[in-house]
Amino acid sequence: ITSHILGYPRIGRARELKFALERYWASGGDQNARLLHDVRCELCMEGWDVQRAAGMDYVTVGDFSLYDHVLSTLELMGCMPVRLRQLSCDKLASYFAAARGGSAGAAMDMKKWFNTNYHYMVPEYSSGMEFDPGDGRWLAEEIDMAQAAGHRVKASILGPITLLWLGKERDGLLNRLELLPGLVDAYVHLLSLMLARGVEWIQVEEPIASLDMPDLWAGAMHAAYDVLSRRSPRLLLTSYYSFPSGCFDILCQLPVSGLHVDFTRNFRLGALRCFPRDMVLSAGAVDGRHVWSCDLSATARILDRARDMARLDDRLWVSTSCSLMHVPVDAATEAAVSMSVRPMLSFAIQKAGEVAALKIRLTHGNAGSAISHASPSRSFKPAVGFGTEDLQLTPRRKLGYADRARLQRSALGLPVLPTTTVGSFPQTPRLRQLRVLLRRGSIRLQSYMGAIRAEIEHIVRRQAELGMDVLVHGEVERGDMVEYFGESMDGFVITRHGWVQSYGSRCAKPPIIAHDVSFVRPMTLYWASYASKLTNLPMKGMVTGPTTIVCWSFARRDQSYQEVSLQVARALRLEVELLGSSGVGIIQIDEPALREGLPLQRAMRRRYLAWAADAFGVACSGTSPCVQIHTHICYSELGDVLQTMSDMDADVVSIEAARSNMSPLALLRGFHKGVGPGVFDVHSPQLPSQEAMASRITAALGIVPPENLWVNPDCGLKTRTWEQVNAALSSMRLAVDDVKERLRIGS
Ligand code: THG
Ligand code: ZN
Repeated sequence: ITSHILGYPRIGRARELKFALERYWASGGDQNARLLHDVRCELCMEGWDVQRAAGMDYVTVGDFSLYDHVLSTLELMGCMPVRLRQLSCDKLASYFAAARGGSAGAAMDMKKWFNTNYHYMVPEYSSGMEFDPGDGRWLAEEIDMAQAAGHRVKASILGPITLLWLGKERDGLLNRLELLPGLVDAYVHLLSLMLARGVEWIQVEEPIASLDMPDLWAGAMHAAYDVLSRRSPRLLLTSYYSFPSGCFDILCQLPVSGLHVDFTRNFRLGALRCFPRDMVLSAGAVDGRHVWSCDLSATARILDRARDMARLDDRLWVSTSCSLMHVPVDAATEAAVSMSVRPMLSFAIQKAGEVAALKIRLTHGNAGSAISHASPSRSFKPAVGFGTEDLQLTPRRKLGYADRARLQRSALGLPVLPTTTVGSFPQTPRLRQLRVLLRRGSIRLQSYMGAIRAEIEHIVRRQAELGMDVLVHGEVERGDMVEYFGESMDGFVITRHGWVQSYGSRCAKPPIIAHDVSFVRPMTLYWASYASKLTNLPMKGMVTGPTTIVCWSFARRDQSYQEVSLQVARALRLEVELLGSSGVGIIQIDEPALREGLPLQRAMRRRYLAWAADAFGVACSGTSPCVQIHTHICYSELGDVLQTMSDMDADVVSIEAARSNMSPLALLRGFHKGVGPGVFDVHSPQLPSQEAMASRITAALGIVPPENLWVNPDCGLKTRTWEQVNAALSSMRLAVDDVKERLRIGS
């Protein structure tokens, strides 16, 4: 039996990478570049030392990246976007220019990585594109470094099929699969470099295998691996995030030396019956997507059965289900977490230990069970008596959309084409500093609240001056839209150091759902009603939706997704009711994670979407029909969730549209509720022009009747500067007035 993990968190236990990156970006210079290089080496070395100390038979090399592993793979294969190739020979500067934009052009697109809260940079393929791995670049350097430190190396690379799949065609290229032969040649070259270095195994990652892979791509997989396996170290074809049930047979026929599959999601033991007699099976048994310690006895039993069923003997490997980049580094540093939960927590370091413990159990049978873990599920409280028994009876709003719309029109008295924002305003360094001071006890709660109130006053005044029709309070009291609600409800555990990379240097600290979730005190009421008293204009209250809270937290595993999201929805329902009855006439329940939470395999999607719509329905079911419910959805390939958006029973939906040049508009033809397709992309460094926005509004009016159309940005403004916000919103106001005048609406 061989033990390994698929990858290690790269941000660092104290977010060392984040701080080194931000220092380098802020002032550049040789010295900061050297510092960044040193941090990179230290983080790699530390990860390998942890793996070795835990008893892994191989250390994983190649999973580190300074910004994003997809971008790093493009750099490795010499296929950075053509439009961004600079004359500059500063490799580091070109790499970050692609990630973040610069004088050479706008940044590459970001998209959510499968069903996770991590973003990858979207590859851009153009016709005639060539690939060249050179001398193996950073990967060769890292392998040399690991070998010099005496480690036994398994190299990890993203495979060619997934690399192509994740990208988009540009500059007239029609079908990126055309590029496959050239790309495969480059991989062949890279693999021969690894062979020359004495690397025994390559973990080639093809997570595309966890999707319902189209036949064309399955065929491409075959063609590619026929070539790749010829002259290379042994290949461990690796899929994760879900057992690849749709194409397990296809994977089994590939000419590779081993398969890694996820044992923790949609796993079918029976599928192993026909596993080839000459392949290694790496079992992704320790869950890399949650933070709970592994039930070693139960897991060892499953692994034993897998070993018997596929007659694996020592062809069985033990591993984590996926890379550990989705969990924090070390649970041992969470001294403030209560002792009823802490022993059950398992972050990256603990998970490596669990892989090692499983290997011992499988090698020595019962003798290994001396290291025993209590089964964590026993110490969870049952949900009975908590209002979860009648989960099926999900309440809904009292009136239908048309009747509500009529009531709301007279209650709110809004102009046509009302303007609003998606909720957040700039999170200035000063605000972040205030929260740090408060947490350290360096300032008192009263002065913190005073500072936040002053900021809200400023934000409310600014919006009125900018001519917004529906105001928000700006969410300046929230560090993070999910963690904040986790802190304010019962049932969540908040960590001190549990950071997980979101993209580049940006991180989130997902709260942990450890118990039944319930409402304990108002969460947003104070700030929303404070803001609404500052103005006569309508104020929109802001609440994070149940699906997003669950998707962006570490969930329990002894409860279904449905139960947890309904518990959260019930708590939110009270908050929404309180807001409504205190005079906040519009409430936005954000669901940005709706699309990404969609199960990877189509067969399971309908159920997930029904649950999401139910939970949303519960959250807004308690309030008066006169209160207008909004929602916001981003990152959406809208087609997948359009019906659900309608089922959710919100009165107004704002969606990301400007980023893809209003392409979601066509889908809205059959959508008969209020809708606000974003008129500018908040993530773009270029300021949007009034003309561009006016033409987007005009285009929207070709599809959405004026009485249903709202005007707003693509997303929240928290990552923008005030300078950008002032300029963009005043142009947005002018664009609306211009359109109204030209089309003679609303006067
Ligand atoms: N919260 C959570 N997940 C998210 C988002 C979020 N996933 C998707 C999207 N939004 C990701 N975007 C960001 C944008 C900014 C930051 C993180 C994710 C960010 N984080 C601070 C940092 O890394 O310095 C830390 C946050 C804090 O100060 O509390 O800026 O909004 N859960
Ligand atoms: Zn958004």
